Amino acid sequence: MTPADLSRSRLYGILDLSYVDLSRANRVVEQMIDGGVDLIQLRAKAHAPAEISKIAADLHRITQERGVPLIINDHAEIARAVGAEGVHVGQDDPPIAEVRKIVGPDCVVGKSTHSLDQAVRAFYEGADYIGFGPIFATPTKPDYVPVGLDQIQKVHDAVRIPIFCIGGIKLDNLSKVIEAGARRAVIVSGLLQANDIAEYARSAKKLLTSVL
Ligand code: TZP
Ligand code: MG
Repeated sequence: MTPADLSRSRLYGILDLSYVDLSRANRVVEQMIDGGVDLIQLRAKAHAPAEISKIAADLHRITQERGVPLIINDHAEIARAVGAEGVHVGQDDPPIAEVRKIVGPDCVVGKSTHSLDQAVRAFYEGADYIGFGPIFATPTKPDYVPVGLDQIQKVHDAVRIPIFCIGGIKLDNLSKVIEAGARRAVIVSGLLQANDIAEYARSAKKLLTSVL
């Protein structure tokens, strides 16, 4: 995957293993892909690296077959070992340049940002995309102060890489996020807790692709 391919991505789904039992992981990812999710991230904060490696390798077989990039949260070595298309790091992880040394030039590197200032820094640091949020308060990342809708246009004016708004985004507030200037979104619990994951993704994707 090249960073250019990211420009077509609108909906980013995260398989967060604090919401999904491992026994359902493959099926959930298939449903997300069926619904049109453009990127899948594996986020497993409570699992040991050896376990994440195995899960990532299994998931990568599915995502590769379906042509959807797999992004590994936190673990550059695992991303490299399984041949994942990307790695996603946070503010407390090593700098992008260090991460790139591990994953090589063809792997996308994304970064979480929680303010306009962090977003601009990540852009100049060389991130291929950023997550920006939480837009709203969210139990998935409980200790973070929401950035608020008013920052969305500002970050789009300042940063020239794909920006995925994240945090507390659900189908019922996605239109507000789009009206505030967003073109891309990450939905975690909304998707993972939906009765029909594929249908939920389809509806979110439709809203996101209805704007230029
Ligand atoms: N980074 C900022 S907010 C967030 C992350 C990982 C959690 C988003 O999860 P949800 O369930 O869509 O609010
Ligand atoms: Mg991290």
